[in-house]
This record gives sequence, structure tokens and C-alpha cells, in this order.
Amino acid sequence: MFTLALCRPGATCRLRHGWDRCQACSCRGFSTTAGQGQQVGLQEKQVGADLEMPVARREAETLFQERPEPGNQYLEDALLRSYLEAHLPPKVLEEVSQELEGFGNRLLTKIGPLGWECELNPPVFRQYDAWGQRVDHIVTCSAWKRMKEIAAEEGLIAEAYERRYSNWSRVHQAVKLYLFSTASGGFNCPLAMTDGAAKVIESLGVPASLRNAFDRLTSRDPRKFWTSGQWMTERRGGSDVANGTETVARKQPDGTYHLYGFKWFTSAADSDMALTLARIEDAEGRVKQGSGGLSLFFLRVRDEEEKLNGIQVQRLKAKLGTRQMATAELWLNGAKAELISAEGRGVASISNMLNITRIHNVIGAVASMRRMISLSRQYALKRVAFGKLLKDHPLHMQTIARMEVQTRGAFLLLMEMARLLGLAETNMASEQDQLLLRLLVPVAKLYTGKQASAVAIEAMESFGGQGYMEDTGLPVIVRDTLVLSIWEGTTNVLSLDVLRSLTKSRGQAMAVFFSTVQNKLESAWSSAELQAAAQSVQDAAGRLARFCRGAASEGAAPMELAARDFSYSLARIYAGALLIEHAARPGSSRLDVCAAQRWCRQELCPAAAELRNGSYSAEESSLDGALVYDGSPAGSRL
Ligand code: UCC
Repeated sequence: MFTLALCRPGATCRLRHGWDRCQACSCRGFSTTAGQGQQVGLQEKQVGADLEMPVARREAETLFQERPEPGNQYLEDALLRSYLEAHLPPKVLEEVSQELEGFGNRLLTKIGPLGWECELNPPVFRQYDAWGQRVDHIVTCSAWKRMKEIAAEEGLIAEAYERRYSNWSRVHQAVKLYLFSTASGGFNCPLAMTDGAAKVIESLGVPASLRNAFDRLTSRDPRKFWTSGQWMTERRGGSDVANGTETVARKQPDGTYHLYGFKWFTSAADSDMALTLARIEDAEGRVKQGSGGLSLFFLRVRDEEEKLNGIQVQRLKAKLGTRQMATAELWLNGAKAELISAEGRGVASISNMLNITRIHNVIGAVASMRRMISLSRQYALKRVAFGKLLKDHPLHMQTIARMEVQTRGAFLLLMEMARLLGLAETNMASEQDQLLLRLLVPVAKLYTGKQASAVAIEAMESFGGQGYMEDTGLPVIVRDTLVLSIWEGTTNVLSLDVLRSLTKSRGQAMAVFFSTVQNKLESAWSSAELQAAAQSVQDAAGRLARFCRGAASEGAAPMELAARDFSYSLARIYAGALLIEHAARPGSSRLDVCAAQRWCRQELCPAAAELRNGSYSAEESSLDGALVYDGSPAGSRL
């Protein structure tokens, strides 16, 4: 965690600053941690001594509470390490774990402090220069620029495209991004879109005109490395892209296009390039409306002389979080662009990008949960309340343990997607694997987005009032987490995407889902400890199958009403199966078993439960609206 601390000027600085700078005395340094037990003892002694002393004689600068100081994120993440040990081939494991340990140290000592600098120095927008010339310059801090270099040096995008570890390359990349995420000062956002853009270009076979862009997006050379934006959202809406997109594309004699329109949210607007959607005008200046009128374009944001490419920046957005990263409103006023999809296939083409950024969203969600729990559990080792450390209060431990179980389920979902993506990208995925991946991406995105918000808020509470204090850094994580259920598709939009993927596969994806869950439970039936959990998952899968058969006979409307609960059911059943599979492997720990058992004690199939309650009936549905508008003039018209 990153905090700013204050010392009394002139006094000896007694704070253990970590990487931060004391505002008053400007001392700086990185502290080493003495034995944990010793620290706890000292803390207890200090608290005791302070309480015995009359208030007037206590030193004003005495810290009453110690900061939590997690160590190397890789070394402290038991589940991550056991997952890699269970899945990676030995040679790959050896190399990867060595690299991750080093990366964990770099995060702790170098990258984390830079991330905090990004938070303290958010981008500013300079529209004019001193002489009145319009420059539309988005000024970012040096730490943000350094983050871009580090992303290249660490191969955070390159790793996935070099395929050094064949089908395990995506797992390796996902793990690095997961470790990087909460230390990145928001740089995980441009990386998500960069990865998505590289994926789109690769899936087009890297045409000659995009070779340079692809090489830069996937480069390890900081001087060459580019990031990409994903400009999809316009004034009329961000979810309903098909109806919300007004931008038009006018064909030029040289075959390129000029784009005219207004992009309402463009994340990481300081990026080097972007992929965006527009409607191609015909010779009479007419465009086709709807999804079928949208095509996908590539554009550079600036030309070789650093001049904006027919783009004006209107303003930066004032956001609740992710303030380290510039989100802008952009006018496209003749931006030169290249058509990169078949005409009218824009949405289908950009979906490749969406599916990658949604996986990054899951990475961000799991990383945020893991970070908050790390801080919370560290704090519980140091904070004394009601005469004992927080870690010795069973209710407090139960609360953190519940978060831990949620985080474990989410982590395994993430790894499963990365594993499947790695197979798909090395031509090792079966058709079933591909269907499963298409289904799991929206499921995991929507589910972990919600989990992360809940966990981040719960973990903040575990610090008491301190958790609410800006300079602890905790509110930053909470704010940056809350966006995860919104961007890249809200929970409901993603629930509808789950239905889209099922419809498109004509039910095959569901069949694959059920058979995969069954396979994952296989090794648990012989385990006395895991049998009951496996039975819960199997029963829930049975209820879900009956639900699907019933829904098929009801038509689309009830299914749409049930979409969110249905998606939650998929997430809980699948994560349950993954936790069981992980716990049933040879050499698993008692805690792996415990996590699987606890996960499976929750309602695993909320869709069936809500169906039993009548939640999806026409009558209930009409009452939803009545409840919402009770007392409002609109209510009488329902
Ligand atoms: O928020 C944004 C940037 C934030 C920064 C990113 C950071 C994330 C990093 C996290 C790090 C911590 S950008 C805006 C994001 N916007 C969205 O996500 C849009 C949300 N809306 C949707 O997803 C909608 O479902 C739409 C736009 C996809 C619906 O469009 P349509 O055109 O109404 O949908 P259709 O007609 O059903 O789909 C058109 C085609 C179909 O293919 P065909 O024609 O062959 O049948 C669909 O199957 O597109 C296909 N398709 C997909 N294919 C649609 N979605 C997908 C998909 N996800 N995967 C594969």
C-alpha cells in the first residue's frame, strides 16, 4: 500500500516510510521488516505504554497504528504458486517462477512507488499554448511515461504474442498482469486495450499496412512500444453501440477514410493509436443504421510530427476513480483512418478486442481483491483492539476468510480463461474449448466485477476509519475497483452477452459447460472431504440444466429476465468445480479443501432458486416496474 506520512519538522523521522516521501521532513527510504512476531510485540508494548501515560505527556508524533506492509506479491500468494506448480510443465515452471519472484521485487521497490506517483500527479489537459495556439495536449507525469517503458521491458503484452511458453504463454502473461495491476497506477487500462488491438490485428493475419503497428504493440523495446485506445463509446450510448454510434467515415481517393464524429469516453487518450467504429457513407452521403452499418477502423492519434490526426480534445472526464489515466472526449474532424474489417462487420471484428479487454478486467478484479486482502491480513497482524490483535478476533478472521474464498474462486476462473486462450492461440484448443472460452469470458467478467467491488468495500471496512482515509491509499483501490463492473460492458449487458453466446452455439456451449464441470468433479468423488462439495456442484448443475430446459419452452422473455441470475449460476457452479479440482489434486493443502467446501456452501444456482420464487413470471416482472415507480407520477401510467 502507498501512503503519505507526516513527520514533525525538525524531529527525527520515526515513521517507517516504505517507499513514500514524508511531506514534512522529506526523508525517503525503504524500510526492512523485522520479524513479524517481534513487530507485533513492539506494537502491543507501544500501545500499552501509550495508554498508561497521561495524554499530555505522550509524544505528538507517536504512531498509534502501524501500516500494513505486504511483501513480495508473488511469494505471498499461496494459491497462485500452487496453481502454477500444478499446471505448468517443470521447465516452464522453473523459469517462470524465477522471473515472477524478481518481478515481485521490482513491483515492491520500484513499480509500486511509481504507481503512487501516477495517482498523485493525474493527467492535465492543456488546450492552448502560451501564444494562443490550440495544442490539445494531454500532459502526463513522468511516472506514467516510465510505466509505459516498464510495460515494454517486462513484455507485458509481448509475452502473449511471442509464445515463448507455447500454450502457457497466456497464463504467464495473465499472472504478470495480475501482479502488476494494483501497482500500475492505472497503466493496466491502456495495456488491456493494447493487448486487444494486437489480438484484432493478429486475427486479421497482420496485414502489411498494420505490420508496423502490430510490431510496436507487441514490442519489448520501450522506444518502439505503442499503446492503443478502444474508442467505442459515443454520446448516445456506450452499451448499445449499434444504435449509439454516429461517427461517419468518408472514403478518400487514396482508399483511406476520414472520420467525423464525437467519441464520448476514450480511455487512455494519450495512446499512440486506436481502433474505432464508424459508419461508411455512400456516394450520396447516406449511412446504414444499426449494427450492420458499423465498420472497424485503425488510426494513429498523432502523425510523425506529433500533430493530432484530425482530432480535437474537448476535455478530460472527471471520474470517480482511475484518475491516473486520461479519459477524454474527442472530436474526430477528418481523422485519417484505415478500414480494417469487412464493411458492416465492425462489431463482430471489435469483439476480439472486447473479449481480451474483458479478460483484463477479470485480471484487474482478482488483483484488486488479492491486494485488499493482503493489506487487510497484514493489518490484522499489527492492529490491537479490545485488548488483542485483530487476527485473534474470530469474527474478524471469519470476515476476511469469506473474502479469501471469493477471491480464490475468482482467481481460478481467471486462470481457466487464460489457459483456454493459450490453447486457442496455439491451435491446441478443441471446438469445445473455444465454446467454453467464449462463454466464460462474459461470465467471469460480470461475476468478478461484482465480487471485486464487494470485497474491496468489505476489506476497506476491516481497517475501520483508517480505511476511509485518502492518505492510506485504500480509497484509491476501492475507487479503481468500482469501475470494473461498468466498463467493458455492465453486468446486465454482459449477462445478455452470455445468452448471445449460448444462442449462437445452438446450445452446444451449455452442453460443453455441463460436461466440463462433470470432468472437473471426477477426482473428488473418491475424497471423503470433497464428496459433499462435489455433490453440491453436481446438484446445482442439475438444477441449472432443468432450468435451461424449462426456459427453452418459455421463449426469450423469461430468459432475459433471468439472465443475471443465470450468469451468476454459471459462475458459481464453474468456480466451485475449479476449486474442487484444485483441492483434489495430489499434494493439495487442507486450506484448498476448506476453500472448496466453503464456496460450495453458498447457493450455487440462484437462477433455479429465483424461478421457484416466481421471480421471472410476467406478474412479478410487471410488479418490478410498479415497485420502482411507486410514488412517482410515472407509476400511475404503469
Ligand atoms: O469502456 C471502454 C474502455 C474502457 C477501458 C478498457 C479497460 C479495461 C481494462 C481493465 C483493466 C483493469 S470501451 C467500451 C466498452 N463497451 C462495451 O463493452 C460495449 C458493451 N456492449 C456490448 O457488448 C453489446 O453486447 C454489443 C455492442 C456487442 C452489441 O452489439 P450488437 O451489434 O447489437 O450485437 P449483435 O448484433 O448481437 O452482434 C454483432 C456480431 C454478432 O456476430 P454475427 O453477426 O457473426 O452473428 C455477434 O455474435 O458480433 C458478435 N459478437 C461477439 N462475438 C458480439 N459480441 C461478441 C463477443 N463478445 N464475442 C464474440
